[in-house]
Amino acid sequence: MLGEELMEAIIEGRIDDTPDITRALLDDAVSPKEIMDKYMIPAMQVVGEKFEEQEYFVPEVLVAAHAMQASLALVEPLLAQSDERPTGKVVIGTVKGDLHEIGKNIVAMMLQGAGFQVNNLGVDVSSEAFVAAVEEIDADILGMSSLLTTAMRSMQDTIDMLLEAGIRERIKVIVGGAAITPEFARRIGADVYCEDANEAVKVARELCS
Ligand code: B1M
Repeated sequence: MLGEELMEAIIEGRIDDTPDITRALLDDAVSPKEIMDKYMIPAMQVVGEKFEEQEYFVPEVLVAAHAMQASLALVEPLLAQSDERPTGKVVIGTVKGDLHEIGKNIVAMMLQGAGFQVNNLGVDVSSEAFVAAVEEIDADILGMSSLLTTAMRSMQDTIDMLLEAGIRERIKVIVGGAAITPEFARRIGADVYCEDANEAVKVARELCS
């Protein structure tokens, strides 16, 4: 079965195979939504579970996420043409002064794999850029990542700026990264602290359900 083949290729991170299998599924008239919901999202769920169980580590998660993205690149434009709505819209980035991107990219790719429309702003993102992106796409969730104790304070500035712009009430703020603790998240008025990518996906699903 092609669908199972796609799942296997994503889980095993076979980036050279996923586009061909995805094309074959589309040629078989499997809808982009079905490819996403029945094969891509469950495959990334398996990857997340393997990561939680420490069967997979960062490199395996990254190659799986890239294999998934190679498939998503074919499916996404078709989804955009149809009326299918994403699970939710997310703006994500690493905060100002911080250039660590690996964990944030894993979170972004896992969210994409879970059907979210993700606007990944990259690293060293200013509060102004976060707020502008949230307004521009009318995001449901803002995700901020920081691994540096010297940079994480700017999360507070961004939340203050959301308040000033009058949009704090209609957006959920998720924070994470090695520097962040649940206590810090509470103190700055974030909605949720997430320890890892899998938790971020679970929380984002709950917030958008
Ligand atoms: Co830097 N670095 N680094 N570094 N680096 C750390 C973070 C550090 C802990 C190392 C140490 O001293 N032990 C330390 C920070 C100390 C602190 O502030 N408390 C540190 C430092 C000091 C620095 C520099 C200042 C070093 C220097 O130049 N003197 C410098 C800063 C540059 C800058 O950002 N301005 C620097 C630079 C670098 C590199 C460029 C060399 C490289 C980054 C490469 C890159 O990202 N492209 C790097 C790396 C690789 C690390 C370590 C070794 C690994 C980070 C990583 O990728 N982990 C790190 C030590 C460590 O953490 N053990 C270290 C793997 C990744 C999957 O985990 O990012 O935690 P993580 O993401 C997880 C979760 O945290 C969570 O989910 C992810 C997946 O499960 N998560 C979220 C992350 N974001 C989330 C967002 C969410 C939800 C969950 O919602 C939005």
